[in-house]
Amino acid sequence: MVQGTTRLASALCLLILISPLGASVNEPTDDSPQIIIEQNHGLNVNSNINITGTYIDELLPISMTWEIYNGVERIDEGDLLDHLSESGDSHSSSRNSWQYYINLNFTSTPSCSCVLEIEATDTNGQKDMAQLILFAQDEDAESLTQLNPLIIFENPIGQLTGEVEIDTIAMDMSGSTSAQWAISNSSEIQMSCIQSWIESPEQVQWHNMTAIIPDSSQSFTLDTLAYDDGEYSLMVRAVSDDLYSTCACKPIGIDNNAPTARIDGPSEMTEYSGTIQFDGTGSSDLFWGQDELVFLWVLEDELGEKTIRSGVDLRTFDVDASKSGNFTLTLTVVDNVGFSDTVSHEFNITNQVPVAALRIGGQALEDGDQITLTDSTQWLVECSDSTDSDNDKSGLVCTWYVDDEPLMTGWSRQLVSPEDLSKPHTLMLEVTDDDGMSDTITVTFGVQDTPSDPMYVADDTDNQFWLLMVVFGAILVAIPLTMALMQRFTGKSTAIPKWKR
Ligand SMILES: [Ca+2]
Ligand SMILES: [Ca+2]
Ligand SMILES: [Ca+2]
Ligand SMILES: [Ca+2]
Repeated sequence: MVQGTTRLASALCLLILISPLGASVNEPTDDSPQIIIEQNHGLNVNSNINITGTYIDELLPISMTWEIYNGVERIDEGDLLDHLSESGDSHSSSRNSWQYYINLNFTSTPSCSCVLEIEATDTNGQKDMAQLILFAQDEDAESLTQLNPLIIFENPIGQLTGEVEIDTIAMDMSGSTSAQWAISNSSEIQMSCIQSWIESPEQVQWHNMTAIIPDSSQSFTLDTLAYDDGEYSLMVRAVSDDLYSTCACKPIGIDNNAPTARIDGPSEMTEYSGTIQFDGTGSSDLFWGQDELVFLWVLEDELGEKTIRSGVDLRTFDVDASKSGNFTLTLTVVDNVGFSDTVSHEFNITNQVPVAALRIGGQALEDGDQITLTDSTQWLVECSDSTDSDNDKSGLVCTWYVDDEPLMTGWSRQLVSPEDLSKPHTLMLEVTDDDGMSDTITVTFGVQDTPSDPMYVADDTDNQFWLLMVVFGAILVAIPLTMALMQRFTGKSTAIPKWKR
């Protein structure tokens, strides 16, 4: 197991994720929509005003709405889909733009520290939101009063790591004003933070922001390392003299820890038809769990050939169990802010050696058997009883050798009678699998009643034995008979013949 934690790996990983291996390069790009409001922040408005702007994207949005908030209260809203007209300007090769307008009427609202929010969603579900701070007051009113200041976040905020600069726009009726920020992990605040505008909570500690340049954005640096990983509510408010704005609240995530990658699965197995599943479920990210982790799996075989799969929450990886070899499976998990961890798992799929099985004329034979075949021109030979792992069985190659000469291949063949029947012959079956592993069976065969019959030689020896026995028996009978005859003719039983000189 090799383990390492680097952000370099994550950069590499993300590179792979966006490479052609991850997604088709031919797909047209679909960028997030962009909403532009032409008016400037801090607008002082009397009874009504026309707000104008531009929507930029490849296509018209599927939804585009506006809402206006007076403090935490939404005082008006409307739909903009019917108020878009093509402008004809092309902002880039594939993007179009449409003009929109909104007529805001404040006659029924005597005074308002207002934020206009315009939100649009494109055909791919991507969103953009634009905000405008404006102050509305009836100019015919007896005396103009100082309205509450207002603040908005300048950029969208998501998962944060390390030191992050947060920019806001804080304004009162006369221009930029100072601002404060606070952070909380209180679940109560988290609940109310679902709304973007909340009343300032009392139990939080407010910190002053600094304006880098006077009359510009108010900014602060959030050092997320001071907090544990988790979900927080980030709040900002504008301060003008003794007036405070409504509080702008954003749910944020803090993530300063790398996830850990883990692979569970076997290390040794024998080939079979099907898949082996490797499980990355044991991978996790502190606090954030694994639901949003990107899993990048790389399977490498002995030849260095790679199979790559990646995706969010892609917890398992299936490997074809029918291909033997030594493999390395690497899993890299990447969290939302780009921290990653990589783990490798080596495994071995072993090929099972086949076991040869032979039949001649339907009769099963074993290695070393001798068989006498009926007098025929050919006999059926079969190897289909041979065994191997289920994935290899159907691909087994049976090669038939007669007297060590390869004659033919096939699971079922006709063995033609040899021309020379003066001696026995050998039949060898070799069964080979897809990995080149093999097993053999060799038998001796011949044709009945010919010298080729392995039994024929044995019959010949028997005949000689019996002939010898008959001759020996005859001798045993003949000797006493001769002795008896000689005794009868000479009258003496122990006479020794003598020769005359
Ligand atoms: Ca788009
Ligand atoms: Ca993390
Ligand atoms: Ca095999
Ligand atoms: Ca095999």
